[in-house]
Order: sequence, then structure tokens, then C-alpha cells
Amino acid sequence: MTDQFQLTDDQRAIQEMARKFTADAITPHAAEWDEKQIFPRDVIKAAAELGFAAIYVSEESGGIGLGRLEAALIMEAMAYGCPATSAFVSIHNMASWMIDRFGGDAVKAKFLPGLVTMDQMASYCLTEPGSGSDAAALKTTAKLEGDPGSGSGAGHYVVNGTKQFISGAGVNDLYVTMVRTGEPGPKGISCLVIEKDMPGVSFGAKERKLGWNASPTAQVIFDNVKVPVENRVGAEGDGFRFAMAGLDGGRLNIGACSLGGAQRCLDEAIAYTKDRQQFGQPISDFQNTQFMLADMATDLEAARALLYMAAAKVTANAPDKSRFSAMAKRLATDNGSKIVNDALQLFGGYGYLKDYPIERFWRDLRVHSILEGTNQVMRMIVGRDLLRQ
Ligand code: FAD
Ligand code: 2MC
Repeated sequence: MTDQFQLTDDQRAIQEMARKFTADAITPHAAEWDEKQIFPRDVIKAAAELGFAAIYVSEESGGIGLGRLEAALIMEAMAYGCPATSAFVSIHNMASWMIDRFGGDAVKAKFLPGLVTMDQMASYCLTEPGSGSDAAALKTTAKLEGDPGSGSGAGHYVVNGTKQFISGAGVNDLYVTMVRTGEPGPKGISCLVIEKDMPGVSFGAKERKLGWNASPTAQVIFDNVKVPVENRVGAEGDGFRFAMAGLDGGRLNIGACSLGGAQRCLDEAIAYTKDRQQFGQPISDFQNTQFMLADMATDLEAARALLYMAAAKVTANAPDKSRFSAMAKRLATDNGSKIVNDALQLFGGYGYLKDYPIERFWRDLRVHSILEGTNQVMRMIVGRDLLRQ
């Protein structure tokens, strides 16, 4: 931002590009993707041609090397058409960034060229059946075998365990996976890139969900999967820190997806209430309607302002970036869902019908208060940080 309140010309240009892409390639199809549970691989791949697969991957690794505010603008714009698709692209960005930011030369050279073009798409695997919010309790093991120091490439990990609720499971090519290589707790966790075609990798049945139907979710199961040591990102024991750093950005993006969805529903509600007549007048003439629209717009702008500020902090690596990311995710996702709910109310019975887009956004945004850390966990992160000071 040039100052606290204004986007730069470059940021506006990126935003415009994402809006046009959304209007042309996403919005006209999103209802069908939801209804038929279609994963829009080709449209997502087309987003990569605009650089959206590697928004904050460095330019030297083939990304477009932008900041987190630019990423938020892109996610917000795409979510105006389809929050599930936008979030899918966000998760790929998070996983790719972790490899770029924390990986050594070998792992970067092996995977980033395919990731920035989306010839290969990536999932982020942290959650397990027994560890969701308490992510550091994960149990998937990776046991080192062979001689990683010989330089012959003989060293490998043998990975066993199950990851739960993985976005892109089964359709994606790479799984950036947090595994236990050492002691219990966060310090015993490492990060491995596991490839779909490796023997022993399989997937659970596609989950049947309330929303996010354009984004397949399933278990990823590892049964004695041999993963070369060169697929490890960074040092052993640093995986939890990398996972959390990834989520600092991911949470901004999820918040931005809620902003985009809420903006769409607010715009739809303004148009609808001006058109719909009851008691001989447009329902927008009722003061109740005007007050609801006013509160929706106010809550949206407040959440947006905090989210953009948090994004600037993550870009700048500010010491309070994780707290601000958690605050912004919590506020944007809670406000977003409330705004969409109010829009549905203003549509009356029609809001409940699939003929209008509101109920899809209502369903899609609901999960944003749960995933990438529940909003209770966001409060935990904020509260702990406040009390640490
Ligand atoms: P739990 O941790 O069991 O929580 C249950 C309830 O208890 C929640 O309300 C929670 O807030 C509350 N709670 C727990 N601990 C506390 C506490 N200390 N204080 C107060 N309240 C508490 N994960 C991935 O790794 N990769 C993905 O790609 C991915 N995609 C997902 C896609 C979908 C559609 C969904 C639904 C989930 C996805 N997740 C993914 C998992 C998601 O991150 C977890 O569902 C989430 O972190 C919560 O974990 P849980 O479901 O085990 O709930
Ligand atoms: N950046 C870098 N390091 C961090 C960090 C961050 N944002 N947050 C924590 N760490 C470090 C922390 O500094 C500590 O290291 P050290 O001891 O060296 O200082 C280590 O990680 C452990 O941190 P905590 O002591 O805070 O760990 P704890 O186990 O108490 O709780 C908690 C951490 C609850 C915040 C974490 O488990 C969490 O975020 N849970 C929610 C899980 C989640 O968000 N899952 C999302 C899955 S992805 C998804 O849903 C998708 C759709 C993709």
C-alpha cells in the first residue's frame, strides 16, 4: 500500500486481472461445479498462466514474487465467483511457498518448476483423524532408512499414517506432508514432499460435504511409502514451524475468500432489494433493509481493513504477523458468514433456492470458520500472544 488506505497502481492492475479472469472463467460455471461436484482443473490451470499458482513464490524460483496483500486481492477477486476454487488455489500457493522458502536447492529444483505452472498441483497435509486443532500431536511416522549421508541417494524415509480432510486428495500430484521423525510434540515434526504415484500412497473415499463441492476432500493414506531424503523440506524437526508459517499466509487467503464471497452477496442483495416489491414499494425502501445493508457493508469494510493490514505485516515479516493473521482470519470469516446469512434473509424464500447464488456462498463460507485453524484456535493464538507481551 502507498499509505494505509490506498492500493498502488500495480495492486489495482493485479486486482483487475483477477476480477476479469473470475468474470470470464469462474462465475458463469460456479453453480454447476457446486451442483455436480466438478473439480475445475482446467480453469485452475488457466489461473497459473496469470501467475496465480505461485503468487508469493520468489521470481528466481519462477513465481511472481508478490506480497501477501496482492495474494489476498487475487483470492478475494476469485472468491467473488467461487470461494471453493479460490481456496484451492490458495492451498497450492501455501504448499509451493513452503518449498520455496524453506527447501534446499535440490527439493526446490525438483518440484517448483512443475508447481509454478501447475503442471503439478499440491496439497497441504497436516490434519489427522486424531489431531485437528492439536496439530502438533500428529502421529504419521517417517523412519529414516539407508544412508542419507552417502550422497548416493540411497537414504529414504518410510512413511506410515493417515491424513484427514485433505483438500485435493486424489486429484493433486504432490502432498506437502507434516510427519513425525522425532520426539513427541512440535519439535519432532518434519516436512516431506510425497508424490501421488509413490507405491503405498492411497486415498479415502471423497467426502460428502455441505459446501466446497468444487474442491475434493479425502483422506491420504501412507502405507510403508519410501520417500527419498531429498524430498525433505528444510531440516528435520523444523516441519511444524514451516507448517505454521505457511498458515500465516493461508489464513489471510481464507479470510480473503470470505471477503470476496461476502462482497458478492452484498452486491446481489443491493440489486435484489431495489427490484423486489412488497407492500407496493421496493423492499429497499424499508429502513430495516437499509440498516441491514449498512451493517453488512460496515462489517465487510472493517474486516477487509484488518485483513489488508495483517497481509502487509506478513509480507514485512513483522513480529506480530501471526497474531494479526489470526485476528484477520477470525474476523473476516465470522463477518463474511454473517453478511451472507443476512443477504439470504433479504432474499426471503428465494435466498433458500438454488436458483440464486446466495445459498451456495452460505454453504461455502461456513467452513472458513473451521479450516486452516478453527476460529477458537485463532482466539487462542491471539490471546496467548497478548499475554506473552
Ligand atoms: P477438532 O480439533 O476436534 O475441534 C472440534 C471443536 O473443538 C472445534 O469447535 C474446536 O474449535 C474446538 N476446540 C478444539 N481445541 C480447543 C481448545 N483448545 N479450546 C477451545 N476449543 C477447542 N487439513 C489439512 O491439513 N489440509 C487440508 O487441505 C484441509 N482441508 C480441509 C477441507 C475441509 C472441507 C475441512 C472441513 C477441513 C480441512 N482440513 C484440512 C482440516 C481442518 O483444518 C480441521 O478440520 C480443523 O483444523 C479442525 O480440526 P478438527 O476437525 O479435528 O476439529
Ligand atoms: N510461525 C512460525 N513458527 C510458529 C508459528 C508461526 N505462525 N506458530 C507457532 N510456531 C512455532 C512456535 O514458535 C514453537 O516453536 P519454538 O518452541 O521453537 O518457539 C512451535 O511452533 C510450537 O508452537 P506452540 O507452542 O504454539 O504449539 P502448540 O502445540 O501449543 O499449538 C497451535 C499450536 C494450536 C496454534 C497449532 O497447533 C494450530 O495452529 N492448530 C490449528 C491447526 C490448523 O490450523 N490446521 C489447519 C490445517 S490446513 C487446512 O485446514 C486447509 C484447508 C489447508
